[in-house]
Amino acid sequence: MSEPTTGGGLPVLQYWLEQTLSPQGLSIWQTLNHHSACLSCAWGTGGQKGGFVNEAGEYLQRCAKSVEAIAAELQPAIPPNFFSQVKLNELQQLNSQQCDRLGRWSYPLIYRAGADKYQRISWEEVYQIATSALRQPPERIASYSSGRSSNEAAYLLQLLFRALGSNNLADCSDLCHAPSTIGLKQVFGSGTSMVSLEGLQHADCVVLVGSNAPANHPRLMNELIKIRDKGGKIIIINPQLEIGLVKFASPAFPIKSLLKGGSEISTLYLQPIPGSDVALFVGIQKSLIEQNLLKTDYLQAYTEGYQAVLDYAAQTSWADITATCGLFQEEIEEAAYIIGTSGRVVFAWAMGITQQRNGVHNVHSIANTALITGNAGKLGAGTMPIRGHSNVQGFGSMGVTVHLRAEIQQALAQLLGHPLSNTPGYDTRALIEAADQGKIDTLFCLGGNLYAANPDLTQAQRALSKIDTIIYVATKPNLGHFHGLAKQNTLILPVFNRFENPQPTTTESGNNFVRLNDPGRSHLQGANAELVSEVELLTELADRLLGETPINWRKLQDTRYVRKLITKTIPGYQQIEKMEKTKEEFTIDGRIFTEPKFATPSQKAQMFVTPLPKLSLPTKSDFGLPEDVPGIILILGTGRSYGQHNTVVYRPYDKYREMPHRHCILMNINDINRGGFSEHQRVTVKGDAGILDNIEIIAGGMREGAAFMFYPEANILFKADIDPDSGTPAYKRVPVVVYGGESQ
Ligand SMILES: Nc1nc2c(c(=O)[nH]1)N[C@H]1C(S)=C(S)[C@@H](COP(=O)(O)OP(=O)(O)OC[C@H]3O[C@@H](n4cnc5c(=O)[nH]c(N)nc54)[C@H](O)[C@@H]3O)O[C@H]1N2
Ligand SMILES: Nc1nc2c(c(=O)[nH]1)N[C@H]1C(S)=C(S)[C@@H](COP(=O)(O)OP(=O)(O)OC[C@H]3O[C@@H](n4cnc5c(=O)[nH]c(N)nc54)[C@H](O)[C@@H]3O)O[C@H]1N2
Ligand code: SF4
Ligand SMILES: [Mo]
Repeated sequence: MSEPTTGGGLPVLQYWLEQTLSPQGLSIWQTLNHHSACLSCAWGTGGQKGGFVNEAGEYLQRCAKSVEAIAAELQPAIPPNFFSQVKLNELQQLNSQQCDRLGRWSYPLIYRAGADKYQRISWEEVYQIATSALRQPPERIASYSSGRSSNEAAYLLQLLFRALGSNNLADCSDLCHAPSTIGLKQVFGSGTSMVSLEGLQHADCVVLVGSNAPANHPRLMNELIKIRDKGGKIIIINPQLEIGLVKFASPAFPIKSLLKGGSEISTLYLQPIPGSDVALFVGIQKSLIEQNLLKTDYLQAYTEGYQAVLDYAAQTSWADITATCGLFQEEIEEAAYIIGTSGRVVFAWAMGITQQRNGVHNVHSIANTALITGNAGKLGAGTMPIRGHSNVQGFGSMGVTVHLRAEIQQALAQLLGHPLSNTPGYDTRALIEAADQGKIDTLFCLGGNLYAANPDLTQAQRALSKIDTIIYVATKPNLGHFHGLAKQNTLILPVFNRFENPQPTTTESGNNFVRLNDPGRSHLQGANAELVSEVELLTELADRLLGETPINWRKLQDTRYVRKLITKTIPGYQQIEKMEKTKEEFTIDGRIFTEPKFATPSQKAQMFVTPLPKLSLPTKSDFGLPEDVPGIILILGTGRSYGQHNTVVYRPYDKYREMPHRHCILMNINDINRGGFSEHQRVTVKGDAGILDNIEIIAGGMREGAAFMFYPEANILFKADIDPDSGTPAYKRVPVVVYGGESQ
């Protein structure tokens, strides 16, 4: 491979061409043009104005990730006789990509403990098993969900569970942006981005923290390019030098891509020690004070608690700050100067900030910096968590959360005619722990891959195996379906995806914009296929479990009536009821702040002191190795390759990081030398939960002391080290020892 100098560019176009000119090409084009939101990320491209249009009505906004997701959904069905021939232990040999390539689920299956194969069953048997499994005591049933399903399905899922008396609504956001939701809610009274896409376009500075947007939110890059083009500044904060954050070639700017090889992105690129962002932001605050760049009038008028935050920054020594984050004082001062002298600054972040042991503190420290510079509550400025799954935010809005807002709680109680249970629900990590302790009888998974998304795959597998019945509702096979097996019955139920649903549905983007998805048709519909819509499945189950009163679940099979209930019970969603008629997509009320009046009781932003993290490194003996074993301790960040969507691998390599396959560790060249290794050597990587052998060393743009590996494979290595304030695991700060030869 020749070394890439730009993100995006030719490889992306090649992928587009390969896919759209393939035999599947016509279906891909038709689907791209279908009026529905992109399946892949929460940037929210697509919808009523056509598949290529973003929320500001601009064209040419569909990226290769979207094509990748569609192509996977357009695969043929797994043949009807497949599971009578292939044994479970053979399926367990498949890797993530091979699982996905089996094709689409199109008929219900069951794996009964002790059998050697999955078996096809009828929907009637499914409903019998599922209803009796869900009739267990409410604290012993649980759901897990992933943010690809519609608002309507999400709403029904939580309504069903609340009606059954359970608050156990774990969701993938617990592993993802929970610290953003919790932290922002404390500061501003609202847990989502306060910046709309239009707002972002007015910024003259973006601070992008812990995000690999070129791979995971590619169309955000167009906005960064436009901001640079008008003279704005982009500060990147990331321990890893992501090539696409330095320079990016976007198909939306073809001339620049061709003539100049792409557009410059970063004005300033800071590579802190993983997990140390609070120290960097406290340093920025300290420097803002020292450079006299505070907005004191703003702080006095619109915030509470600011003096303690300023005092903490002033008192914390530069020595502590620089030792914790590993950056020079001058670099931090430069960042502070850019932020303090820009007119409108957007602070955007993703998993580098949230997947930390102090994720909520990280979010608070970013919000504090925004407030100190008066950059919250005006057009072109504010805090912007970049959400993951295409409808993960909608799931939260619909009440699929263990932190239900009081207003929704009351509205649902009224709808159900009784108060909701006051037993606190399990979030995702609490669910795994509860299952491991034998406290869960039944688990209903609306999408996702609970097994492979969690840290410590050994524990995840063990925990799931203590649950009597697991019901997986899915479009395509994944590792969890073959490794995350229940004690008695594991069911797999095939459903339509977003562009196939027989009825209109809606989704919510990370920028709080609600999209209407037109009905569609599946290429799988026909002779042997038995797919259902998620809405049909949930309402059928609810009807069988709960009868017709006080809710007529059968009527809710028509999604129009679900939207009526959403209008009644979900704040800010009033307009959804009329959407099907008007086709008008809308921004949710009460989320975008263009005035510094926030959704807290006092309307002022609440500021919280963010203590510097105490980051320590284990020793080799902590991993059970003699101290004189050649090798080194590194902090591993785990994340996505360019060619994967979460636990689903589409292509094994990552061209931009020059990682040719999944079993690589990306390291700084000085660490490679310090450990006595050479590039491409195979080594062993050991964490506190497991070992991976035969891992190839790749030299790359990591800061010294930090390394990077792909998930889900790396999830075997480490135990869950969770942020006590949000329950989110520190996937981005995993101490490991890297050493040569065979595992010891
Ligand atoms: N193509 C594609 N798109 C996706 C997804 C996908 O898998 N594939 N997943 C979707 C989902 S659910 C999500 S949540 C998002 C994820 O989107 P991202 O959050 O962009 O993805 P990650 O790969 O987790 O990497 C985040 C970045 O954090 C950096 N980082 C690691 N540690 C630190 C740290 O301590 N501090 C800072 N400042 N940075 C750090 C890493 O180097 C990396 O560049 O993408 C969504 N979109
Ligand atoms: N080490 C490490 N672990 C991580 C992370 C990390 O950065 N590092 N990131 C975490 C993050 S941010 C997240 S969000 C989680 C992701 O965790 P999950 O959301 O649980 O996992 P996915 O891989 O996105 O789930 C993919 C599956 O969803 C199903 N699916 C797709 N579309 C639909 C649909 O329309 N309906 C239904 N019912 N099913 C559908 C398909 O069967 C597919 O195989 O992983 C987390 N785990
Ligand atoms: S940026 Fe995200 S929403 Fe937009 S087309 Fe790409 S994957 Fe889809
Ligand atoms: Mo995520």
